[in-house]
Amino acid sequence: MADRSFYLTTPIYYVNSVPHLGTAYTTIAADALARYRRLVGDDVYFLTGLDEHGQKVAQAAETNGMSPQEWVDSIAPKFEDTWELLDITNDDFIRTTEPRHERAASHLLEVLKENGDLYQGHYEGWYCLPDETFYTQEQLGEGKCCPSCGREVQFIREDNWFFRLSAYQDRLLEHYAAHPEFIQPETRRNEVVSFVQSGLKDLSVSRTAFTWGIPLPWDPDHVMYVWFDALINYISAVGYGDPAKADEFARRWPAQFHFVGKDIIRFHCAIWPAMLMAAGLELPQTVFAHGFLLTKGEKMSKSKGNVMAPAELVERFGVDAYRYYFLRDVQFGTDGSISLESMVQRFNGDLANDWGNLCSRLFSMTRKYFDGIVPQPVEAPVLHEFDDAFRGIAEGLPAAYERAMSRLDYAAALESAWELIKATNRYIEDNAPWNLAKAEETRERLQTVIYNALEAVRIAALFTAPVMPRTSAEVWRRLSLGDIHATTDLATESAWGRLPVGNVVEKGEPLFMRIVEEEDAG
Ligand code: ME8
Repeated sequence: MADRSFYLTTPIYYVNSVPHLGTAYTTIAADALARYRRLVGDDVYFLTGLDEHGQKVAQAAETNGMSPQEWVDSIAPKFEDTWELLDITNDDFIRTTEPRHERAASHLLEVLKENGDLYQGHYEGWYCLPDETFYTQEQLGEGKCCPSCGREVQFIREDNWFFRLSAYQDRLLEHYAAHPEFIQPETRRNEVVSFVQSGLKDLSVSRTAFTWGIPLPWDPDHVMYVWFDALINYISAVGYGDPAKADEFARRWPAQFHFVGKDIIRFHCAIWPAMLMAAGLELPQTVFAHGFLLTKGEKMSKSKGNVMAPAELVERFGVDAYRYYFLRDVQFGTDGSISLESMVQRFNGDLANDWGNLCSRLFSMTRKYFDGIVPQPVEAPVLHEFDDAFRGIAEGLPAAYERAMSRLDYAAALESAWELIKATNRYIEDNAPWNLAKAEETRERLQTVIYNALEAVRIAALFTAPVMPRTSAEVWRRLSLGDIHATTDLATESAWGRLPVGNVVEKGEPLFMRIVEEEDAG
């Protein structure tokens, strides 16, 4: 099983500022997929990291009175700390100032030059510094504002090296047509296809106006354009250009998923695949572009000053609830509004009521009726009508969950786990263990009902683990099961009836304490 490599990446974030809910969103989504793929037994490699070069970062350093290197070194730990706080299980953390990356980036550029894909020229045009993006006059239209972020662009004139992006237009279009899964969701694919159909211009891939970047190996007055540099991280992290790592590279590349926000699809779906084609490398399987998190209808962004720090929300709701909220309440792939009010609602409804209460009442009944020991189920010759339907839901969960996760539809995946959680609550209501406990004749039925409900909780914890790792680990601990995160065979583990009779069940504290005081919408 572990032969199957599953390589997934997030964007590498700019270090002009600290991590915020937007960057955390992409990272949490990727983490939930990484955790799920580990559960099913894949050999996962999950990469995130930092984009540390370029004019914007150099400016941030200057504003803060530091050298660029000092600046990036001061910000990098803030990202690492945030990912630790959010229980992100990345296998690697790449920084573009690392020698392994600089070597790989220089190597790729040499290859492109040798293949005749680079040439010297003169660039005159517009540049959006916050997005580090070139724009033509036609793309800007009348105004002088960036079509993507709305901020003012600047006119630049530079002698640069160019990449023959235009030469790849037809091959890109062929690839999109032959591999509809390459760009997801479909709306984004359509957007990229029409962008590429409208004509690609060659891309300036070096800058001379500043020095904070990777020098071109054959022309050190130029530093590599920051996007060119940054995209290469996806291969430099897995050993591209390093003869000692040829096996690792062959095993990991191409990646299964690049997670990105919709703001950066042209780079990932047009420029990056063209670079790979030019270097004779395979293309990643899928670039998935999610939408923006909006607060009060506006994109949350550093420059708009409406960003919230992940730590504030974690302190208030806990890590699992934080991860749950963003993946459950915002449909992955489309824009979604977030607010404290809806977060409190999800917390109280789904987590405290449905999931937390189920565990509390069930574990306490197990203590009360069976001294906290998992009872032996005693099945009548024919399965009880309630049990049949109930088990059917548990047995249908793995396939429903997999269908949703293969589309990165986290909301639907969680919904399928919640179907089981809700069904278990109903099963308890319908069977009323408190009545069964009153008479000796119904003792066997009581054993069966409690066993079945505990078994459903064991399974529900498995399927909520990718999004809520702490809670699931705690539920398994209370059921005296092993470390849930060591599971690598979900198909076997999720089969009905694996909860050992005789296990000790601990009641424990409520998993989620209801939030009583509701606050204004964020
Ligand atoms: O673009 N909603 O870095 P960046 C959802 N360094 N996601 C958001 C968001 C929001 N409001 N704001 C940011 C860069 N994001 C480059 C990437 S990759 C080779 C180089 C997320 O720090 C989303 O994933 O500006 C978006 O694409 C990314 O952060 C941009 O991060």
